[in-house]
Amino acid sequence: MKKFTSINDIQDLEMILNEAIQLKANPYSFKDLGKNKTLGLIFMNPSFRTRLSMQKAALNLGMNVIVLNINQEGWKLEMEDGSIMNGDSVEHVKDAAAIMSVYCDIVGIRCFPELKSKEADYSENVLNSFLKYCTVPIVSMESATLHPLQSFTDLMTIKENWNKPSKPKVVLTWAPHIKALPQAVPNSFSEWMCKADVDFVITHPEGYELCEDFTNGATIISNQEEALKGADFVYVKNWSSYENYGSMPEVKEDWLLTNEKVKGTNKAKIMHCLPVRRNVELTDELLDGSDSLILKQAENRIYTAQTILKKMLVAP
Ligand code: AN0
Ligand code: CP
Repeated sequence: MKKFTSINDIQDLEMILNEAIQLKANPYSFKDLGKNKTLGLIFMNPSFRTRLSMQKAALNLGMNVIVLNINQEGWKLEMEDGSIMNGDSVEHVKDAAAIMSVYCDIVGIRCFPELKSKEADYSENVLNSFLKYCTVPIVSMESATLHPLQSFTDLMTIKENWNKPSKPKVVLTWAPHIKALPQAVPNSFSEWMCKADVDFVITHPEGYELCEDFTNGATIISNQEEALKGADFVYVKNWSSYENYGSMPEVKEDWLLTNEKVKGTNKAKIMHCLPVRRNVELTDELLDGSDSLILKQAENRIYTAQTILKKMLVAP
C-alpha cells in the first residue's frame, strides 16, 4: 500500500476490517515485520489518540518511531512551488518531504484545514505536496477534508458491536460546540458509511450541509428526533459550515444529545471520535453510560493503524 488518505485506497473493505479484528486478537503476531524500519510522524496540529495509537501500532510491529511537531519545533514550511522564499517560510516542503523519505520508511502527516478558504482547504495542498515529494508510503493522520484512520476505526467498532443479520441503522448527528471545527471527521465518516453495509442517516441544523462529494448515498433528515428513530448507533460530532465556509451559523433548537433523546432510538450505542467537550457536545450521562463506545473506538485506533502500517511494510 503506497498511501492511505481516504477509503479509495482500500481495495476490499470487508477484508481489511477482518484484518484489523485479527490484529486486535493477536497484536504481536507481526512483531518482527517492522524490524529496522522507521515510522516518521509530522504533526502540524495537536493530537492525543492519533499520535499515541500510531506509535503503539508501530511498536507492536517492531518499528522505530520519530515524531516532529513541525509548527513548534521545525522550520516554517513553504508549500508553493517556485516561490521566492523571502517571507516567513524557511524550508520548502519539497526538501522536507524528500528528507523524511531518506530518514523514514513510512511517513504520517496531520494537517488540519485553516477554515478560511474552502478552495484552499479542499485542494488538500499540504497533503498533496507530501504525496508529491515523499518517495515512501504516506498515511493521513487527518487532513483538511478527511480523517480515514478514524473512520476505519469507527466502522471496525460498529462491526464488532453488531451481531444481527440485518443492517444496523447508523445516524451521524451534528452537536453544538464553542469553536469552528473541521468537516474532516463527518466527511470521512459519511464516505465510509456510504460504502459499508449499513443504513446511514445524517442529521444537522440548517446551514451545516456537508460537501456532497462525501455524503452521496446518505439519507439526510433535518429533524434530529425523526432521524434518531430506531437508530442502532449514534455518531456525535460538531462541524462548521461548508457552504458559508468555516462559519458557525446560529442554531436555535437544542441539538445536544441527551438520555431523553436517545429513548427514541433502538437502545443506540453512542460514538464520538474524541476529544469531546463534555456537556457541550455530549452529556456526561451518555459518554459514561453503558452504551458508550468512546473508549472502544479509542482502543481500536491502535489496530486500524497497525493494519495500515502492516500493509505498507509488506508491499510498500
Ligand atoms: C478535530 C476535528 O474536529 O477535526 C480533531 C478530531 C479528531 N477536533 C478538534 O479540533 C477539537
Ligand atoms: N480522534 C482523534 O484523532 O484524536 P486526536 O485528535 O487526539 O488524535
